[in-house]
Amino acid sequence: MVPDLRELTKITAMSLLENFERYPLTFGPTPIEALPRLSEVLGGRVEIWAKREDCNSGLALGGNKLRKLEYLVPDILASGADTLVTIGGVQSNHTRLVAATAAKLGLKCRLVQESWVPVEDAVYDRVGNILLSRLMGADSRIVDDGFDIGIRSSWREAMQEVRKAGGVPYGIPAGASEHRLGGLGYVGFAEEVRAQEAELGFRFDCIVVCVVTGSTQAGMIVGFKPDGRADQVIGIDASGTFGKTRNQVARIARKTAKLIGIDEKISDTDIRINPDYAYPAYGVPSAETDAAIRLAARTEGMITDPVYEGKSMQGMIDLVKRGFFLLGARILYVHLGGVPAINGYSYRYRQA
Ligand code: 1AC
Repeated sequence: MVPDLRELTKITAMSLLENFERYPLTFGPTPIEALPRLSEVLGGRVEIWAKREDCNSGLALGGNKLRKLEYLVPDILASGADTLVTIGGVQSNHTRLVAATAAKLGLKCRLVQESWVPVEDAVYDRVGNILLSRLMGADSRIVDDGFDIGIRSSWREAMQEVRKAGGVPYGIPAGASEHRLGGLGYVGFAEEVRAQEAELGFRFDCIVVCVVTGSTQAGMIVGFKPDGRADQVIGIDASGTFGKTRNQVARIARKTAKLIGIDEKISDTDIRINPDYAYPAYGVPSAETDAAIRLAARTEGMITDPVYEGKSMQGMIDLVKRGFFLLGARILYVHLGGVPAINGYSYRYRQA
């Protein structure tokens, strides 16, 4: 279908976020690049492109969390807090980027690192994300609790400890997802893609993104709602707790839509999440995840990780092979920047 570019330009000119303050942590719009060799190897029936959120900032290797944190920082600064308190797994990208944001703002940072992944690698708690967080001065403490995307008592306790020590905490839940402002960053992403589509002269037919705590996909759903494309965002679940993730995406999308004043209701059909690629568990790649990571690396030099982008890459590849996308479809694969965790899997990938 030929897009109506005047329509695209009109929507592009209005921002749903103009009433929200944003503190820049990123370089600006992230690049969109074609992945012709990957497309070809998969049969050449579709065009695969990538939106490189992993290249978005000079802060601690960048990644999707910074887009969200940009909308939290004004609230953090207004709150008078001196310590950011957040939570994730041992190899959480989110905790790394909260540590980076704290360093940039001159604040302290307390990280609760839950044991979300059954660890195989001897260096898992010393490399990658957690190494970088420690270098940036975060007080990172590992706890035994297993995987759960919800609000956790360990996180509340960490805030209490900061208070007891005379500090003023500012709490950010896992992935910033359950934060009131956590969905805004990816509404902005949708606006950015629309502007880039107007420059490219075509619209993407489908956007593929990894989903775990939910605010990235939720923000996209809200951002693409005004031009009727919310259901073109295909989440690939990597949580392994599909029901919880889907409910969380729905809740965040609806709250975010209300916050920014979108009249249209986010319907159940706007929320599309595929649960088929999260096996065997959160943070544990399957043989198919490994194959997808290697294929993207060997065709495009694009590195994905075993927790997030490896699973969404696996999902996209499988869906292409199964003919899920129409002939000639243009697919935008969103690289969220989960790569640092791959260092925690060095034993698994010790051979080519
Ligand atoms: C789970 C939020 C999540 C992270 O990196 O901690 N993506």
